[in-house]
Amino acid sequence: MQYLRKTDPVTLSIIRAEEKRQREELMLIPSENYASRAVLEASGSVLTNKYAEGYPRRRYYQGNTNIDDVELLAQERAKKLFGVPHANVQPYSGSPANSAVQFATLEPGDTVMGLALASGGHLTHGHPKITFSGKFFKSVQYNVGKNGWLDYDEIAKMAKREKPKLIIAGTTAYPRILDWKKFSQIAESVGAYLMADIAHIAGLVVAGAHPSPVRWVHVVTTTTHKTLRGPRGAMILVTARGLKKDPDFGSKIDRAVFPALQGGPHNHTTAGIAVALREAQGKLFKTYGKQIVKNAKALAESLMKKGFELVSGGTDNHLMLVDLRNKGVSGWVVAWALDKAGIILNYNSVPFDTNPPMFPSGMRLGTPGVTSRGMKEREMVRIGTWINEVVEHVKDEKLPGDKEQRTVWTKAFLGRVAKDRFLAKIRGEVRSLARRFPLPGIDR
Ligand code: DSN
Repeated sequence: MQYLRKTDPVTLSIIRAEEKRQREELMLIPSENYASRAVLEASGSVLTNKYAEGYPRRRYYQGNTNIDDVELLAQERAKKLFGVPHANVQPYSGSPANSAVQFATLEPGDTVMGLALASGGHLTHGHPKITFSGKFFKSVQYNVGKNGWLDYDEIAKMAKREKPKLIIAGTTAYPRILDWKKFSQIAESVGAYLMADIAHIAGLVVAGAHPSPVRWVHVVTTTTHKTLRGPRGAMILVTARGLKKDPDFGSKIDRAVFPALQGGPHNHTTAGIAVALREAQGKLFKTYGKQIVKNAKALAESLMKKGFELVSGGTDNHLMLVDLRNKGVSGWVVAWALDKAGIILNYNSVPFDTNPPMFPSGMRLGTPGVTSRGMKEREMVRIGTWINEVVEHVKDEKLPGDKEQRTVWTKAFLGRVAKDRFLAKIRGEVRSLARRFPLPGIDR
């Protein structure tokens, strides 16, 4: 970055500090990952300079020969990798992709049915009132059962009762395999469109570590930067089943992305997506995807042995959701203490949480990032031990229920953990381990 060093050392110093942070910390946020050097190069290219509203060979701007080539390349690679007849690689990210599918399949006031956020769904799956989908459509939400697993009989009953026009199957905090066939039977029984949001698990699907929804659903959305390990972006994949239901479905999706919801595509991101899709074709990527799950199981096992309660009793994918109520400590407290110890994860609601989303009862963690760095089961056991040590260390920190008291308390707590010597000691140990595993995209 020799030019940035000369022209804007301030911005460069922030980027360098972030590289150091990423290198020295253990990143366990299940929706994050490390893009390769090749993806970073393509994403940082001159393709960022170009406007390209429209689609390949049908643009509203001149000078798009190369942009057409890169978008067609990304489309072709997406179609081949996932086995679909139509791919749109323009959505800026997951939320616009999910909005586009709803725009293409629903009229204002129609019913959309998705997994509630509190049960591990996503805001764009119909979260009521405050979101696009919750405001413009009639949204009905299903939940996981008391045991933390999806209850397909309940989902079927809700579908029969509510007659949604679109059913969304997809999760951001669900540690189990999704049964696409069951979702498909439910959608067929009420004549609904079925959309799979595989943002979290796309890399696992490609690696064969999670079943693919392509045979069962009409349309698939995914971000490209999670387990798929590309740049920040998204794709919408229309399946053969989708085109059978509506031969014009591909065009409807394209028109929903542009001109309905977006302007010019981010062509540098499209190039990064093309590169990531090529990387995901290889044998190494399959090994990687399977190792993510092996690592998640090892980490889950290590935590459960130390008395942690996992929602649904374990994991079959890349993430786990830990219910901290039996430890008597807030997810917020634990996440911040771990942050100071160099272990980065989410504080997260657990199903049927009685605490507010800002101060929930659980934590969400996963293994895509640490697996990209080359860590295996052995390191997961070590990480489980550190997490336990930190939780034991802060377990008597009681977050006040009263809002005003809480504001004062949280500030004081953050001050305490910033100076805490035990957390600093763990941070040193974490750093030593992390430095043994190169940071993809940056370290050679
Ligand atoms: N923000 C993502 C996650 O963390 O799961 C979902 O879009």
